Amino acid sequence: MTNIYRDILTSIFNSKRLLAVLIDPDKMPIENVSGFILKVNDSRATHIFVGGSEVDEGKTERLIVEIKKYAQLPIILFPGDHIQISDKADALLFLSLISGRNPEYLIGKQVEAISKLREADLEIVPTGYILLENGRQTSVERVSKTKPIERNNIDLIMDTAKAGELLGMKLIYLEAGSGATHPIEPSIIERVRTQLNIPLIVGGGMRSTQAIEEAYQAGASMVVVGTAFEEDESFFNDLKK
Ligand code: 1GP
Repeated sequence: MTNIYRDILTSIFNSKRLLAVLIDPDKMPIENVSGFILKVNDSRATHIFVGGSEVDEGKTERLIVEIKKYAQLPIILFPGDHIQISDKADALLFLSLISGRNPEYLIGKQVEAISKLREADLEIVPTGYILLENGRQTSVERVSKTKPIERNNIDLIMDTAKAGELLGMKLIYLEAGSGATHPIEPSIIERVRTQLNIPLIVGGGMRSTQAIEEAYQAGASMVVVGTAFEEDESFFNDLKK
């Protein structure tokens, strides 16, 4: 059993900035994994997230097995669905979509996941997942059939994050959606940070070192980047160790 959550807390205590590279099994051909992970290993990335909105059964596990041949970083499942669960990963973000009001994504999918999790040697990290609007429909919104929270509804965003913490979640993930045209504003991150005693993950639309830096300065404990690396792996050059 790993201690990924404890290590995250220790890193934050030591003012370390955490960066997760998100790999979507639907977008990463197996033959590209070795080259991609070599770049991850040379970068400031601290974690690898694996998951997608809709992925065929078995695909996520095959990808993780390949990543593990080359990666030195912890691999954390960030699944859109319980069929993506694999104990080849080190940990699982056990997500509840607390910005939405669809019971399937608040508790239904989680119950469906238990028979798989019972046998798996996976560290499980309860995570409150908060989707913010992004000017267009994201795949999370489409698949979960939930409405994201408007960015100007700062009180609702803050209250939702706090409710997640008080329900016992160990992480809050503020999500703009994969490929978002603009990342979550630092002003929102700052306000949410004031509410929380647990780590805050921020992702969606991070395409520059400046955007990542601003998120950290506003209080993000971890930033997640996926699309920017998918579109142009030379972005790793800006994030070298
Ligand atoms: C999506 O937050 C992650 O769930 C990462 O988003 O793909 O836009 O980097 P991007």
